Amino acid sequence: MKDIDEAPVKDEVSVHYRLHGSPDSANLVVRMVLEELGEAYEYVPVDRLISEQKSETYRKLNPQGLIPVLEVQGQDAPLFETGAIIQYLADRHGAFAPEPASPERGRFLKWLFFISNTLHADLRISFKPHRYVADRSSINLLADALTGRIASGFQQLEQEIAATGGPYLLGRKVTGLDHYLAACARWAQLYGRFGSWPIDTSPRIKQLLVELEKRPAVRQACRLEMIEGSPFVSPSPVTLPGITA
Ligand SMILES: N[C@@H](CCC(=O)N[C@@H](CS)C(=O)NCC(=O)O)C(=O)O
Repeated sequence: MKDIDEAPVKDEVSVHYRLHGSPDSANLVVRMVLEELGEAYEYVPVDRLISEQKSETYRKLNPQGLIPVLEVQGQDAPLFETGAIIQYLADRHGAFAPEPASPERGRFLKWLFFISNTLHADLRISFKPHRYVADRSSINLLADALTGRIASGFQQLEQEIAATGGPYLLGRKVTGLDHYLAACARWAQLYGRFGSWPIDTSPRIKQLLVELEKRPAVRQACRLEMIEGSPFVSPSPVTLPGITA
């Protein structure tokens, strides 16, 4: 594969980005933001059926062997970690996050880190509990703890929307936080081994998801991820190889 800095620059439109992903994996979040920004990007499929993300070649991009990776022309290393990529894109393009000096910046950052290192991290464990504990009784204990933590995570976000007045997490303006939250809400309903997160317990999050589903860029990203129907409010799993489950 060519280095991204060797990518040809076509006419006025330069390809700055190369996104590595697999349908309905965390690249969904990055793709939604890239589509919102209207940025051109190349998509490189990673075959999860053969655990391509664990290959030596892929680990050169992300030593964790996790999806997604975003290669950015001009950056001295590939980007990984969904939250970091979202913030990078928002800052670089001055959109989908409050400006660094704005009064909402702190709220943006704290919820971005919360979604990334608490909600998304807990969901990841709930998708593959056998990676963390082996025996049945430990799995049951883990199930109880995670079900409570995930419900509490969504509840805290629900309360934040109530405090800001919504419809989005920070208030009236959509940010990358909403795309990240939407993907987590989708996966929590579909892929948890300990049951499905009940969306009806969080009417404000549900309304946020309804609003997000109306956005053309979000619909386009979902189409490209092979996600059909209502992606967040009433999701169904993708049926291609390599999905999250
Ligand atoms: N903290 C990472 C988590 C990424 C992650 O969990 N990726 C999943 C797909 S959604 C993955 O690569 N799973 C494959 C595996 O665990 O081998 C991030 O936010 O990017």
